[in-house]
Amino acid sequence: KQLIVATSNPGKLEEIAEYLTVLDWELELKPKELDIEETGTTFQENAALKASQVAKSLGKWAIGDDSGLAVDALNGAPGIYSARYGQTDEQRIERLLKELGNNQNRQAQFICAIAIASPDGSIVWETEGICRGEILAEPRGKGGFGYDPLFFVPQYQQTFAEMNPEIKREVSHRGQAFALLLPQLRGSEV
Ligand code: ITT
Repeated sequence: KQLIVATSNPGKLEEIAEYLTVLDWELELKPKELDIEETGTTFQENAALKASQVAKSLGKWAIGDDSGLAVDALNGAPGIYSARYGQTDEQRIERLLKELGNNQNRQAQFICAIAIASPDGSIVWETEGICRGEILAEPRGKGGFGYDPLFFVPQYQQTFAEMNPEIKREVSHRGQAFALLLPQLRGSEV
């Protein structure tokens, strides 16, 4: 069984591939030239757009991930615009710290929506996961990707970028989404 991973983000791809090792699906990367416009207004809509359009164009099963960081004191920004918040991870981190300034409320959550589409483009499975944490005043750690160095998880006293990748995969928003998704995939006939 082939499954196209509908992402251009190498950090995401690596994590998604790890979650899916328990299935005997053959993963394939989305062709670079296949670019999906994220016109949705929710994470779930955008995840579905990515999965559906890639599946339909290639006539194969596809999985889409739309995710981002929602900061309480910024009314949920950058949210679905997390990737569009800057051109590089460094710029995105810098902008977030600037917007938050010395605001005392550092509460935030990472959100991840996952969708899987069948070869005709219809969505067969959808899940969403959330992980709450705090935004540090400066980045810490070298692992992970994206906003990981700013995202501190009190229970572990570490940022996502400081954590053992296995622990991040377990506690993260993506981990929560896959914890709901995998039992459904395992039990399916597809
Ligand atoms: P694709 O659409 O091609 O999958 P993208 O990076 O554009 O890649 P999104 O639109 O879903 O993906 O944007 C997600 C943003 O949120 C992006 O800036 C990521 O770096 C960030 N993000 C998502 N999950 C993250 C995680 O686990 N750790 C750190 N940052 C994360």
